[in-house]
Amino acid sequence: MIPAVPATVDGGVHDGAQSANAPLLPETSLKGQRPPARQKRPSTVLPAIAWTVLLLALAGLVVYRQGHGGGQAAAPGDQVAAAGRVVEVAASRGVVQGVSEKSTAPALLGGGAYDWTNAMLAWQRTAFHFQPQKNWMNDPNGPLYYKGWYHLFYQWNPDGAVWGNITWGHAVSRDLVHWLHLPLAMVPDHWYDINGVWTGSATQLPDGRIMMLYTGSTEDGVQVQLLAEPADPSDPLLRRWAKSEANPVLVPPPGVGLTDFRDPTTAWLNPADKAWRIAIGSKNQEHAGLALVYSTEDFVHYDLLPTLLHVVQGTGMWECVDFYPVSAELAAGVGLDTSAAPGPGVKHVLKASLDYDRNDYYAIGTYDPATDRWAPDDAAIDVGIGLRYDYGKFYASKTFYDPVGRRRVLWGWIGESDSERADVLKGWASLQSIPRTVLMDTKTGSNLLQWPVVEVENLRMRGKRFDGLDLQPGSVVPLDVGRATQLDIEAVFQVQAGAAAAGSVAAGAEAPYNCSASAGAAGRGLLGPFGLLVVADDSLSEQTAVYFYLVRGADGKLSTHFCQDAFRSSRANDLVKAVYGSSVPVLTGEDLSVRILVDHSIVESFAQGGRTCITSRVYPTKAIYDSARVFLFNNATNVNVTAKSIKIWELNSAYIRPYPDSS
Ligand code: DQQ
Repeated sequence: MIPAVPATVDGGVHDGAQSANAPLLPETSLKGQRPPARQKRPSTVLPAIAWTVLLLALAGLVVYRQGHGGGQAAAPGDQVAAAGRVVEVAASRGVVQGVSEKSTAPALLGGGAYDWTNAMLAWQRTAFHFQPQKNWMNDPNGPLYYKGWYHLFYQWNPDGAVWGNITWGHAVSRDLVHWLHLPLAMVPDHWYDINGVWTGSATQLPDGRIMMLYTGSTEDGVQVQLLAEPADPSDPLLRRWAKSEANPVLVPPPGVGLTDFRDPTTAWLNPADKAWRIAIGSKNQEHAGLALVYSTEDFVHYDLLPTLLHVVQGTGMWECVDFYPVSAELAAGVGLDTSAAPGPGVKHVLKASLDYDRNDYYAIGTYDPATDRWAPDDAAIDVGIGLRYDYGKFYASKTFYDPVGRRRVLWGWIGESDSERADVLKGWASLQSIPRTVLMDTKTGSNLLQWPVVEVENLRMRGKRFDGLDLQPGSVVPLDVGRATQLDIEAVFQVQAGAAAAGSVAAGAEAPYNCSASAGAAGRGLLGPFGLLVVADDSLSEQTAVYFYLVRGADGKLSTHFCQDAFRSSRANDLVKAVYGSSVPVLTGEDLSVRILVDHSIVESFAQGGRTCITSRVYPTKAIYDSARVFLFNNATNVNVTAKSIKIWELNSAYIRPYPDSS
């Protein structure tokens, strides 16, 4: 076994100068929360070690991955025996009912059903990401802040761990981290939503009333828009909802497909005529994705506007459209209310969830209230063909404006990348992302910044810090961090001075790099990959790599790619394992930095302050419980990398339980 590098600072991590006497961070202690788990102290004190085995280990693991093909995954409807139980594999009904397939298609899975044990499946459940107690969940719906509580509603199946019978689950929180489950907010109980209470958004009016607009799938499978309001607005928990007598308030207009009309946005006030606007996603017959705009004054009667908010050829059905302003003022640092008027220093973000590839794409542009049209700043990176919120598993997201924190907060549905069979075995499927604050990146002027809400830092327990570790080409360095299944990691890397400068790499230009088409962390280039291996076991037979990869183009300029490689994340093969990622802007004088949240089966990463984000689901069989480790690695052939500062905190579990009187 490789001796692990002990922390430079053990027990406290702070942003000031390193000190052997650094004070311990205050441990989170919320009433009713279980006490923080104790973190092991390092058992050995050894100098930093650079270990030159990465190439062999990674190459061996590539062979391992390729050699584990084999049988067929179970198909929906099959009965399968697993871990001593017979499991009926129910079929996800998405496509049949007019939305995209929701679970991992059997054809995408690598091989025969793995013999998952209960201990392995139990380990996959997360500790500080939002999950219902059981069953299937998908899109976040109608997030809002009301009378002291954050509310999260979500698509939920009361009957099982696959998509179907969609109702609205509901939970409340004081801080976006600890949650209390409430009774269902809305169920399919009218002809107009009997096939599902689908995705919707909340609008809080200036007088405090809440208008909840959502899509219903009717008894005939037609998508209509519906209105509900709190039945008792004096209840801060908003436990009861009244569906409008006027429902459905909108049906598909002429020329729009009966199943291509869904997911109303939060409304915004048009400053020109002081009426509300909402957008609804659709597509046209030429497969262009688009957002229709309606005007309303009372949320019951609507006028379809003659122009589209926006349309992009070739992008197909737009689900879960989101539309909101961001401040483009330098150093603004705050979010904007959805109705903030367009003008100097205000940009508008348009986001669509693309049904055909199930990714969330956004673009930054300008909204013209006179025409109710939006145009991207750069047509080459328009909605659906340019930037994504997240280059991994992240879909059907929605933002809301938090008036207390003066911030815009983003939630995304994080699906599974295991099989439906495994979801049925474990009894649940899907998470919500860590809630992320969203700001315009005023340094680049061309992308958003996403960052875990600051309250997540209250979960940090004792931290460790490692400074100035030298990573030679081909090295792997284990870090002694104790238990490594619930972590918050902040890492800063420097490519050794001179190595990245023009002309200093003898071999010169390389071919363009693409994370998803690459060999992942095993593929060696002159200047990458280097980064961290998380949820890894001691022998590296399982590992998820989070890394940077620099490439010098033919023009002599460096580009930086940020990737996450799950190829070797598990010995099981009935999983989708992919390398995700994209390029990330790095401005002159900036170090390379990444924040990584590890929470059992999810690895959620934010590079360069959140310019590029990646979420992976990983299902290790060995690197679980006390066997999970963290390593640094440098698999570049031509550059020394310094891990300038690595801070790692073990994160406490969030308190996510039923509300005391909600049985
Ligand atoms: N999920 C909902 C739809 C939405 C889709 C149905 C996106 O309203 O278009 O569960 O995942």
